[in-house]
Amino acid sequence: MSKHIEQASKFLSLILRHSPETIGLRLDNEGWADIEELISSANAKGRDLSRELLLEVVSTSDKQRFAINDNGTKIRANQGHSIPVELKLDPQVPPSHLFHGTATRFEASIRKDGLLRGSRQYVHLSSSIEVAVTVGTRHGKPLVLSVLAEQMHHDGIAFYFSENGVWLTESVPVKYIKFE
Ligand code: HQG
Repeated sequence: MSKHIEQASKFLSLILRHSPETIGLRLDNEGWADIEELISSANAKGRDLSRELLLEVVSTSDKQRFAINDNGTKIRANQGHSIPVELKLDPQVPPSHLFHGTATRFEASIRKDGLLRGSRQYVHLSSSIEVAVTVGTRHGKPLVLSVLAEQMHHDGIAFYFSENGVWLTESVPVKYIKFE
């Protein structure tokens, strides 16, 4: 991916997940931004962004981070928000095990408190160990935890599945985590 697209992707993640107000933009309840408004607000802050570049970011995103609505007027992040948005995801039955990638330095704290969502809306889990390793590596020496998702579901804890394949849940109590 070119540096230009990567920078634009990071900018869109920042605006659509965490701080639309930095360019004076408002998202609706479900996290959608009007594309024209997003572009003009970004340009007004001196940010180089065009519809063409935005569409290129969306189509080349390795993790399909963004979605565009049916008539091409709005964009939102598929997951990863720290601001409250209603993604309107229905609870789903998870696979028996899911994985969470973290860094070894967080282990003691996770053993004590379980997995907490921190500033984000949900704890992020994946069905693949490889993805969890990549996610953990962002934070340091990776540690992959196995989560007893089926058991959590059986105990009445809700799971959601984002449009781009990330499993989401509000927290994971220690008793459902396997450290190995
Ligand atoms: C850790 C990326 C101490 C948690 C990825 C993680 C993901 C605790 C960090 C998405 C803890 C939060 C999200 C506890 C959790 N004590 N540390 N009790 N509970 N943690 O970035 O899951 O590329 O907010 O293990 O692919 O790393 O941006 O979450 O290490 O899907 O699209 O606190 O971001 O996607 O870090 O990553 P983050 P995450 P994008």
